[in-house]
Amino acid sequence: MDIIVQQRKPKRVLLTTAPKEALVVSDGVGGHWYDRTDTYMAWTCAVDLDDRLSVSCPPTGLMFIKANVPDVEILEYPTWDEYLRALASERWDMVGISFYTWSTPVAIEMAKAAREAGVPEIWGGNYGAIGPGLSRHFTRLVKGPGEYPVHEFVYGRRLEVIHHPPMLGESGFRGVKAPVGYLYSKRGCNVGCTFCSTPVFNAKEDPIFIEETVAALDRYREAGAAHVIIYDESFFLNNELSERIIDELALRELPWICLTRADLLEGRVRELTDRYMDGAIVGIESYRDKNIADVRKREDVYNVRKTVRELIDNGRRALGTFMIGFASDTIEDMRWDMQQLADEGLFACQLTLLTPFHGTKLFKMMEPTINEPDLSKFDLYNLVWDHPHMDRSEARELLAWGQRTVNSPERVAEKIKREMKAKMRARRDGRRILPPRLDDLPAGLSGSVAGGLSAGFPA
Ligand code: B12
Ligand code: SF4
Repeated sequence: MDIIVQQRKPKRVLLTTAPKEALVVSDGVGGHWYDRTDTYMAWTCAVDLDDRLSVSCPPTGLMFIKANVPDVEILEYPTWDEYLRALASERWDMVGISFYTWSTPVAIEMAKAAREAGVPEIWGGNYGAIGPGLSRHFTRLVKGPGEYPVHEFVYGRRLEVIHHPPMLGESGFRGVKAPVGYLYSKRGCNVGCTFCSTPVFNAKEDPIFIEETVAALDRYREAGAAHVIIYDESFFLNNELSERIIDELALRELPWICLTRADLLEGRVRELTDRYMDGAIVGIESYRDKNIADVRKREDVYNVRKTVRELIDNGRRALGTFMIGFASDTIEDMRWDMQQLADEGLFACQLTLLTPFHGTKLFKMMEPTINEPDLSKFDLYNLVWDHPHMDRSEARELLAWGQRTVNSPERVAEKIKREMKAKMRARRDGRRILPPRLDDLPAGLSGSVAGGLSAGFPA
């Protein structure tokens, strides 16, 4: 006898991000504009516009949800007007807003607009959802991956397997552009660095089936992606999974860049270079061991610098993140440290101000000193606490000076040209295009090798 399973009609859901008006900042670090959805724009906003790196990144969180709950509608980085029009366009069962701590005030405005439009369920998701005082604005706040609860809401049943969508962005530098692909082998991290929101937001490591990531890699290969950027919070935390991903990348001759901890990379750069690694973004965070110990990063400065050197010596792109404004940091000390950082020869570095995000251990420790009630300032580029050695404008100026000192456009131009040249030579010789090592490369560069070759860099 046939069993008839009655499928209920999927619920109508609109998911969106903060609006463009909030995402584009007119007076960023150094007084220049930047777009928060573009990594390098944000890393280098104090640098002249023509010399800035750019790597656009789509809202990967919402793309994940759409890939797993195909009946939801997503509105990526809309203007405020587009959002209002979408709200009025039909009777939604739920509107979900994806926001960070900095975008909490605008997300609250969006939630109000949804309520006024008569939407019965208003959900909040992404890192902002762990913030304070939100329950009166949202009917539900989702911590961690959103595809499970949204699937349950839309179809009334559990999501069994996570699908990984292809997610493309574009990198650019001085007019040279190339597609980049985004990849996650897992989400979540529980290493427990006290400044990081991830162990609070998503402590459970959630691996994605390899077959799913492989389909996205095929798409990146077809699109001619210059790089695949692996944005796991810490790639190599699950070594077996990382190894399989790297094999699949190498099989497709796709150069890749990952976000990881230095200690997980140490001693492996040469071997990984032969498997198409183009570079890595590592958390350097500070040149002072006391600072690193204070935030329980469980690394030491000597070893982190050794790994950075290992990347550079193998001709890889060494990218870093570096925090200034720990309690004992003075302006003078930080100028000294950032000069050292500049001499290191990194491809690029994200400099940020130590920020106690809500829910983190750091927040609890620093709570009595936090003096910024406006959540929009919790974006890593504003001093939000009473620092003993610098005020808000001094911290911001220091950051701008650091961005210009550490992120040299000439170094980036040189590196990109060298990489292009090596790829051209490999292509001409009909060889498999292995990522070049610096010691393989000729001096002297041709300026017109842009067409379709690599300018890709990570976000
Ligand atoms: C990659 C990354 C970026 C990328 C892009 C992220 C993206 N795709 O939108 C770039 C480089 C552009 C970026 C920019 C910024 N980032 Co960032 N970024 C990260 C990083 C490294 C990983 C995040 C990620 O890709 N996760 C995986 C994706 C697939 O999942 P997801 O976005 O979290 O979405 C899932 C859930 O959150 C949930 N979800 C998301 N939205 C919604 C909505 C609803 C309704 C529901 C139900 C669920 C839901 O479901 C999704 C699918 O599972 C984290 C650090 C870390 N270690 O985690 C920092 C991090 C998230 N970034 C941070 C910050 C501060 C920023 C910037 C403000 C920096 C700046 N000054 O410019 C900007 C803000 C960008 C923005 N759009 O507002 C902070 C956020 C802290 C906080 N509490 O707010 C983090 C945690 C780093 C840190 N130092 O602590 N970032
Ligand atoms: S900083 Fe990196 S390693 Fe530390 S808890 Fe956050 S994601 Fe994990």
